[in-house]
Amino acid sequence: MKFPTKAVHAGVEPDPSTGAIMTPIFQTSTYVQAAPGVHKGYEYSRTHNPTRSALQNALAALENGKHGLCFASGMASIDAVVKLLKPGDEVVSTNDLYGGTYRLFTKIFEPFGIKFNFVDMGDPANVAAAITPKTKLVWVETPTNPTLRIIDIAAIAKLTNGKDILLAVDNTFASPALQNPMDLGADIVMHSVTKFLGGHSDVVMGALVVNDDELAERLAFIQNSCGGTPGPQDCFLVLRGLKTLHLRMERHSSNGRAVAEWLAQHPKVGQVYWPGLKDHGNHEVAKRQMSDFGGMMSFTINGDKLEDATKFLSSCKLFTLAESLGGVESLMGHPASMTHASIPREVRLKSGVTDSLIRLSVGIEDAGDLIDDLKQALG
Ligand code: P1T
Repeated sequence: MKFPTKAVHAGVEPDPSTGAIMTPIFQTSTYVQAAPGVHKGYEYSRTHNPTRSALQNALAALENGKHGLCFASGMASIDAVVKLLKPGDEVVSTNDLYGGTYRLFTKIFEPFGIKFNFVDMGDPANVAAAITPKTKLVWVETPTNPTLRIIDIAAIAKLTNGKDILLAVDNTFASPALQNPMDLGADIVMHSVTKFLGGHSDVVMGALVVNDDELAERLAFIQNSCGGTPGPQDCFLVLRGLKTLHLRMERHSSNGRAVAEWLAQHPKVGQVYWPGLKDHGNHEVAKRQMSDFGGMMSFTINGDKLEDATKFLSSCKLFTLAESLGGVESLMGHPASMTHASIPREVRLKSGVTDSLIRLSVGIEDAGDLIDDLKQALG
């Protein structure tokens, strides 16, 4: 089945009791048992909920995986992955990644005795050099947040597959419409569902997709034991969002191209980071592993002054200054003071998160209107 058909149908069956075409919001915490242990597969909603099950199945299908697991946020899903490890284990992670992930790794899990090694994964040789006998997880985010670096998933999978090392890929920026890490050798795909999957800036949620039955069982045990699960209403909203994912990603990508190409020729703009541009450092890898390049991009203003970035951000009228991304409306952010403020300045500067770096989440509005807004603000 092709992706658009899966986006509309995967995971969703008409409700057996009523024929409702949309999976109902099963707003219930518990389920009646005829006798102790005699039930219809549902006992308690932290463990299982039919609306969540439909969404988990849909997400697994969209990522070409077997098992989906939903969490109360993207962070809760990453937290569950790291809980597969034990003290003394090591993780190799990309050095350019969402600030909240960096914070979770260094501030929460490092004190528990897990060691994180952050490397530039633009060159897979750096990953090979960082792997030790204690490495149990390689954490990849591609495209990276916020500088849109591209990491060659298949090349990294060659280093981990067949060994006792899990390869996890945060696929939030691409969404399964543009990239399927499982097909390239990843063991775990992670999403901040809050972004393109939800698509309408009205839900916070995370998800994992895996193929291996035993790994799925271990993650489901963590999901149930730690309890960071989403409610059924949020699951319903995401099920609804998924049905237009392919259409939204097409428009995010075409608007992304129009905006990135326009920014790249503007005299006041320094660097533009969008993987679809031919001069992007890993454009060839992006072309190989993504079907299109999406609507996420970052750029700097010539001179790299914080006050220029601040002035630009307060001059836009259509692009809204806000955390988050991936909704139908265009958003912009200042990573150094917002999403990546938890990363020390010297660390973030090394990965290109400079003072004037501005991140755009290009929405699905008219591309000409979006460019007009950027034009007046840069002016
Ligand atoms: O916000 P939450 O749903 O918990 O997801 C965390 C997360 C994980 N991975 C990536 C790549 C992300 O971008 C995020 C969340 N990011 C933002 C809120 C942001 O504005 O970048």
